[in-house]
Amino acid sequence: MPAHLVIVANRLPVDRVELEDGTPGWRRSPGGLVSAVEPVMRANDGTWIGWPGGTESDLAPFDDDGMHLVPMSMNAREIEEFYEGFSNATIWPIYHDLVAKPEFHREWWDAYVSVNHKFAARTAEIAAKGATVWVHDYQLQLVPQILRELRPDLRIGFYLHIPFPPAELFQQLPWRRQILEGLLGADLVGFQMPGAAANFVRLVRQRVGHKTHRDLIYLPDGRTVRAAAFPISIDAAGFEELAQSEAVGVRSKAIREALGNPAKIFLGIDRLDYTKGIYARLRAYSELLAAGEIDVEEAVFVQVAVPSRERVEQYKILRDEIDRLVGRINGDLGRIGRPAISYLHSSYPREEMAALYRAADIMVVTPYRDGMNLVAKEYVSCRFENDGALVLSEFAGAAAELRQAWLINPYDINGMKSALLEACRADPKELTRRMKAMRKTIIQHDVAAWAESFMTELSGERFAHGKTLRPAEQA
Ligand code: GDG
Repeated sequence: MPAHLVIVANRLPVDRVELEDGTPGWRRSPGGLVSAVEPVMRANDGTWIGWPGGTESDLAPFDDDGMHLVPMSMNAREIEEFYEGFSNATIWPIYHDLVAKPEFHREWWDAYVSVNHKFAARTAEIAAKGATVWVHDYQLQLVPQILRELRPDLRIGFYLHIPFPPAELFQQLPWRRQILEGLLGADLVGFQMPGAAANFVRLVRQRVGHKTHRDLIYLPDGRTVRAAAFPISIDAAGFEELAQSEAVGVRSKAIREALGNPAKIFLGIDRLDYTKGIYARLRAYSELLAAGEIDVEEAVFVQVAVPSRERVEQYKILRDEIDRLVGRINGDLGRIGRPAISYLHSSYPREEMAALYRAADIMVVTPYRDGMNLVAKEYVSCRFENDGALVLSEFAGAAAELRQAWLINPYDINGMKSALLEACRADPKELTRRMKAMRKTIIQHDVAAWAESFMTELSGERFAHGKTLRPAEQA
């Protein structure tokens, strides 16, 4: 059946896995994008196009748990060059302030172009006449333009989940102009933060030569493209309900007990990614232990590092670095039955995440750069008793909304140490004041509000701008 709402993302919301009996099956995949977009899909009976992981080809469309899913296949070379290469070793570091050094390879770019063509072609096949297509994230920045050429009848939205860099960094990309033009195929280009949208508009003006006015871009073909911020959020009510459930309450107590009922539990939950600032945070914490500011008999730091992009070189290096650091800290500062850091390299079901959020007194979120950071918001939504402290990096998009967190600069280890101590020693009244305010924000701006505002803007009337424009100059 032709689809009236199509979500196009690199990943499907399910992974191809081997079930216990050895047969192939499906399992819900973790990650920010999936958590955020799935409720929108369900509410609109949408179809989701994406890669299920692995190299299996010819997978037929299917329904899973009430969702229409269309799997895209990728061969080993595409995974290496398009996904691990251009997406995660070129774009990802450039878009995250060069926290790691990006690599440029012309064959990776060729793979990026060809995979974007494949996704666009499949979307063009299944979208109904006049359908709305919502393309997601940095792996598919060329899809809007390719799709517009194939299907001018479609309404096309694009949303970038990660930051969009300032011109000074973006300019390094040898294919900067093609990427800007790719995105301009959309009617609406959404970003997490207003600064990112402004970066994009400025680059389009400078590099592609189109006329712009505030958040609008006027194209020579008469179309107007809008670039604006739509800060993403979470299913706040859903998380709170889960956190309040008896099972999660019981599990949360069991976690505290298993940790030896310490007075304070610090918690970090991140994909194991160099943008997340895991190393710096653990170092800051260990210095507090070493200085006797925090006692290992009374506190523990639980760090969950969810395996991610394990075949990308930078991620392998990071894993080794964190392994070594945790080993050293525990060796130097732990006691029998009292590790300084309880380190878990694994992913967990949502219920376990909620139990961890409930068990934690201080949530520590310290990315060097992060589009939003849903973990911070999930923690807040799980603290239904208005307690618990959030230590949050200024460089996470979430910091713009969660102003009552202890905001830190992750490059400033001493500043981070002070904030960790303050959060740890804050009196209950102070915690309640801060948490109440943050909870109000998250409840008002939940994922349903996010999706609704993007979709409303995307479905709004479009008029040709009627301006006479010179053709864009080659920049
Ligand atoms: C990108 C941007 C932006 C994690 N581990 C498990 C698990 N998760 C879920 C969390 C949360 C999500 O994954 C992680 O989202 P974040 O926002 O924290 O980070 P990224 O994965 O880097 O997401 C980010 C986001 O996209 C959305 O636009 O906020 O800035 O980088 O929802 O709960 N879920 C389960 N088990 C795990 O082990 N079930």
